[in-house]
Amino acid sequence: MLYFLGFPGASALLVPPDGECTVYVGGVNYEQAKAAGKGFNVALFRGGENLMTRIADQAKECQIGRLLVDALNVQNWQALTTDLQGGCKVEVNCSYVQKLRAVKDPAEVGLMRVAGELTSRGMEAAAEAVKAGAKEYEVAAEAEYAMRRRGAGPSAFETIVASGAGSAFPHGGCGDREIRDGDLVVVDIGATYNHYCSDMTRTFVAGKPTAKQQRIYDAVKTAHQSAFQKIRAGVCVADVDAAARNVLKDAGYGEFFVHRVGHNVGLEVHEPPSLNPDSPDLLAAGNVVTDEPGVYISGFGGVRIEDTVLVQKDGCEKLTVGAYSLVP
Ligand SMILES: [Mn+2]
Repeated sequence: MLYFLGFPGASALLVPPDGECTVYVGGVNYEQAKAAGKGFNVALFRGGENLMTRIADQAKECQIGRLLVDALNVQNWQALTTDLQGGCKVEVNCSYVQKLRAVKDPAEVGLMRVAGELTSRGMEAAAEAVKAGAKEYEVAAEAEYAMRRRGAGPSAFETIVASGAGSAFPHGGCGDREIRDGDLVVVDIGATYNHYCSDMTRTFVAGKPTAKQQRIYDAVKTAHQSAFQKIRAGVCVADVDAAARNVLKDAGYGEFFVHRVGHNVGLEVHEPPSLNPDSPDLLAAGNVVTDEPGVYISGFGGVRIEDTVLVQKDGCEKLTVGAYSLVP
């Protein structure tokens, strides 16, 4: 709804082959939908009224023979197919809209560029806050404050500040643990701007890194850069993953890279297609993807480096920018 209409809160959108689109909204969002002035017909549905019945009636009126549905829960699917009484074939398939969303237009890229800049500022604040004696949540608060006071919306996902052994969990969360001297600290943050997301990770050591920490960090950084150099329109996502994975395998850390190299980003922080090792998908100009290899050693700690990257015809461009340094 947000993608097509530019505002949240619409309950359904019916797009007939010809003629006017109808957006269905409840009373609470009715005036906002009309004010959006997008040239569609705004239909109010009242509490107690069945939205699926309204859509079925409209579909019959427009003589729609085949209704393609992006997303519908089971209860609504049952109601809709019952109301249509077999007069119209219902197909649930989210991939059509996903394909549209995966390629960003220049206006979307503009918003994602701002989200990336805000996230980069947040990471600078996080780097300053990482020190022995600080709590994980204090680092998160500094990062989020730095983003929001510059105009960011709510975080794209729950901020991760995972320290010590907790940094070995890729989704290590953020708690009240006090960072200790010599701890690895994984900071994974994302600003939103006009609902568009960004995603960035840096890993720091509070204090002086050990030789082992530095070795792992250097391998992850090389893997990150190696994947970055692969990213361009027409390249298979599996080859981007392999570029990072091979570096970590050669360094002896292959078994500790426990996730895909990245994912698409947009109105949601994780959007398809995924940058999986076994995916046949090709990158296209206008995709915005993450490049985020990591090494996670249970009981020891983890290192991840991530940037959000815009795919272009002849290469790519980072939308999040920041130093690569283990020492904050
Ligand atoms: Mn990510």
